[in-house]
Amino acid sequence: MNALRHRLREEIPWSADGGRRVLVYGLGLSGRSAAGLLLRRGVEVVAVDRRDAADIDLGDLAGARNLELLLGREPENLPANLDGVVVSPGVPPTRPLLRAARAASLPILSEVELAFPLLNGPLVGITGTNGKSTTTELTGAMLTAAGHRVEVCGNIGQPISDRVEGPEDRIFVAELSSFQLENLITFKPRVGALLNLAEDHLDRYPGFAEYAAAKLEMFRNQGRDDQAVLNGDDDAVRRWTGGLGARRRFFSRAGTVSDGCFLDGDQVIEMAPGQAPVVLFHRRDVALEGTHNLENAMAAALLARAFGTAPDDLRRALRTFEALPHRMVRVRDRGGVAFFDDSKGTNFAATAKSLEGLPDHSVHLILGGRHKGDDPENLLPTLTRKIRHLYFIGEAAEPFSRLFGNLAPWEDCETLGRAVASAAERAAAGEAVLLSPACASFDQFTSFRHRGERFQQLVQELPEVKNG
Ligand code: UMA
Repeated sequence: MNALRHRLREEIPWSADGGRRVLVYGLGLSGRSAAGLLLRRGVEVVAVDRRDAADIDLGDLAGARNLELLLGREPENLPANLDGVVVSPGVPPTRPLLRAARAASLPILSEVELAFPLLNGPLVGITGTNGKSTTTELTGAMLTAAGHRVEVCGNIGQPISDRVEGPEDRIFVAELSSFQLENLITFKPRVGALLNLAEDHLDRYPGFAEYAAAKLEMFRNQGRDDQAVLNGDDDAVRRWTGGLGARRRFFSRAGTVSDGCFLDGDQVIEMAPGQAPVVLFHRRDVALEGTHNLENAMAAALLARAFGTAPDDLRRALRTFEALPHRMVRVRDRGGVAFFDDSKGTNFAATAKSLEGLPDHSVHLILGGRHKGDDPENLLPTLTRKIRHLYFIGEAAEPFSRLFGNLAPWEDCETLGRAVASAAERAAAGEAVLLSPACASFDQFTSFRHRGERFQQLVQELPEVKNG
């Protein structure tokens, strides 16, 4: 056990043993998982959620002893006799209960912080604005190809707290959002990656600086024996990571690096001080579409190399890796029109990257939902080059029509159903219909997955077109 983990157990004993009472804030995936972990360790849990009991699936927690439920609305005052709070990522720090907990000097822990001191193997952390899930899965696949036992977890939909109990020889590979990286104490990945930084979640943070600072928390406790894998082509990443304590390893498509890897023609070459260059893989080994996926592959390779993974194992994983659901998935070719589901494109930078892979002036783009406050400047140049027609949906339809309406013909469709029908009608052979909404889904759907599934269903239901 390292010194920091030891300190946490001394200072916040309820994270390691029972006899304490802890508030779990939010009963979604993270809250249920955190509550389960605490209850199994004998800790008394008070769970708070603004949703009604009827809307919450308690799963294994149903009927648990030592579990008090405060559902339907968040209490105005802190429940009595608390030893600490575990907060779900979706609960913003401005909530009155969290203010009260801070005023009472109670420790407030992110769900990932609760789990971290209890993990019995090294942690790989992956953060950044875009590409996190793909890089997390790719890293997991590479380490698995090398024979390691791997737990892929985190923001990808698998709370880390669910993975605490298990055999000792595991490597934990975790996708981490900025929300999860708030309220850390000891959290320290052995290797952490920052894939890129673009504006996102500005509905939660006062500005880009605060959002970037939350991401950088991942590296705060790292020392010289740890590694930070960083995007050398991303100005914001370079600017913000100058002072990190860890060994910095860069990946770069555009230049060379002295420690990390870079693209030399068709080859990705690894450089390390005092060592001969190593060919890690070839560009053609990357089965995924798009230059951003080449960057994700380079980052994953450096993460896997930290555990000695051989280039042959990296390549094997890369060649067989399939695109994740709702990330530029080709749903159907209909009368020469390709339909793509990129429902995971939830900010302007992500949508711009997805558009890059498609031919100029060919895209019928479905855009909109709940805007997260990022700057449309990130999308404007790409939109101008790629778009044939725009279809706006959801809460953002009206502001987006004002922002982008002068770039291409557009219509306000309100719903995804109308947008798919209209785009299918207009698109000609050789063009593409793309759902990459640059927005969160929560105005009309329960998640980006729900939105993507609905899109795929609508596309599959379109009648066949007769050739000629
Ligand atoms: N709640 C309150 N009060 C509040 C806010 C929320 O009571 O002020 C309650 C809600 O009623 C709900 C619960 O809290 O019951 C929801 O908690 P949550 O939003 O933290 O969601 P979880 O189900 O715990 O899922 C979270 C991540 N969600 C968010 O960060 C919003 C999931 O990432 C993640 O997969 C999961 O933990 C497991 O680690 C989703 C996401 O959208 C995919 N992430 C964002 C992104 O990728 O952009 C960050």
